[in-house]
Amino acid sequence: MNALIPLNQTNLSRLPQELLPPSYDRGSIQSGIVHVGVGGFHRSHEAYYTDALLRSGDALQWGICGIGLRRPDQKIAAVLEAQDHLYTLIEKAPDGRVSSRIIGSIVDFLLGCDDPTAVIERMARPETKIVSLTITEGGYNVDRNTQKFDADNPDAQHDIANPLRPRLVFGYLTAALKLRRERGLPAFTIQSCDNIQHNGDLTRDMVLAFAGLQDPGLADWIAGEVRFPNAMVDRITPVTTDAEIEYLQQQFGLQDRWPVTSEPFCQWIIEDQFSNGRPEWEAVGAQFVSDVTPYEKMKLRLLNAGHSVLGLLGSVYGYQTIDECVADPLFATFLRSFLDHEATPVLDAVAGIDVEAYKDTLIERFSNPNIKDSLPRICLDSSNKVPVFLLPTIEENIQQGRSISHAALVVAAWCYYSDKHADRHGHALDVSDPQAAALQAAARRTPSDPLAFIQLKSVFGDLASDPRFSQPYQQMVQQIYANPDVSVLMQSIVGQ
Ligand code: CS2
Repeated sequence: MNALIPLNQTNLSRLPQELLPPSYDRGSIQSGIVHVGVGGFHRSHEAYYTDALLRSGDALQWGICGIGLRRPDQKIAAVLEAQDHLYTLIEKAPDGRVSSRIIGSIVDFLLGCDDPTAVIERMARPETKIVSLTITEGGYNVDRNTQKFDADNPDAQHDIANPLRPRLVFGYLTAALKLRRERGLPAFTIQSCDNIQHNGDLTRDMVLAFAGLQDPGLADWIAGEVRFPNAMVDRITPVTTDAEIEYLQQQFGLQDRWPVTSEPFCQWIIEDQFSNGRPEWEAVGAQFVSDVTPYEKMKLRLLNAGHSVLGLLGSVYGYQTIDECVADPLFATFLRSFLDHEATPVLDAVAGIDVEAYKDTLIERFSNPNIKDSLPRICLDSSNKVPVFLLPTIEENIQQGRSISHAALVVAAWCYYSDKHADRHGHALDVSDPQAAALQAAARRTPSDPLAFIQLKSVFGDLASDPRFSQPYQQMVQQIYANPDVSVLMQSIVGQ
């Protein structure tokens, strides 16, 4: 093989045109967007849309400065810096077509753990118009019992006492907004890109709660000046593996240490309320609407919940990836039955969207054999995902007297998964969850104390006290412990 070409700004002109190296002048870009949480999803979604906009011309004020807050982000910082923040997006279609492009919209990266002042100052710069976030469902510091800001979190306490050396994103946002107010600069927009219903409203509640603890006058200013648009974000983005790095080496002789893969499908529906201007993302496929509620609910309750359904049942069954699950007719039938009988009835009508067609497309997307979306990625952080994706559907169905059996089985499978950290054959599973120890301790008391798992209030709230859920759940969890082949119960639920 010829020597590989390392990906960086100087080498862009040596790359094949097929890789669509950025056509715009990266040296002239200003970072109008500061983004916290540069992982796979940000790179396949917001950074992708922004790159497309930069290519369309006249948007050089809308580059992105990435931010990492924690020590593990040092690795990301090193790779991005070595590559002048460039990376390859590899889109893989279900029919095997692959198209790759170099994304150039991220132009800088700063690490809060190394230099918090630099991050705060960057957010406070006049050119910063938007601070966007992908900090995961768990990053919002919500106390699940009260649904309020968890002020007892030691990191929150630390940030209240040390406003200039924060740990949580809320500390950074507040410190930067304080500077902007002192300097007479307009506030930036805070734009959540996480999978949470009303993600903007939740961000607003958390930022205002934190700021109120630190400086009530500042909290009032933020409440008046900062906009927090809600948004629905969507693009399936599996974890990058060595296979993608090798693919680029072999196909193009390109050395990219951190490419990202995604499906071709991409959607971003955003409420059009910004404090200080915004990019014309609608020119490159995003949609601006006045109310995003029905779209976000549809996506969270169908796609994300569908992922959790397959992820938890599939892991216990012994599958590795989402496409492997849906290739099994029983899993595909169970998924569709869950979507039709439990998820769809709780949705509100969405003007212009055909929910049946949305579900068909969803199953096609899940079946994409070229997106090896691993079940450990799906099940990662389930204690933060299930309460957002699935439990509200159970609660609404109980209230309406509708079926909850599919969801109850998923929760029962999650109990077994959390207890054993192994599939039904005893093969170890890669479990990663901030509440793994608490989940395991609760699950371990099953089956002799069959409701112990769902009595974990930090995850399930009061669900265990409702017999309309606890009774079917109890039967299922006992059956799974007697025979962890979840397909038996899946079959009985879908009536095969
Ligand atoms: C997934 C999401 O994390 C999960 O459990 O459901 O990452 C999903 O792939 C994205 O929301 C797709 O837009």
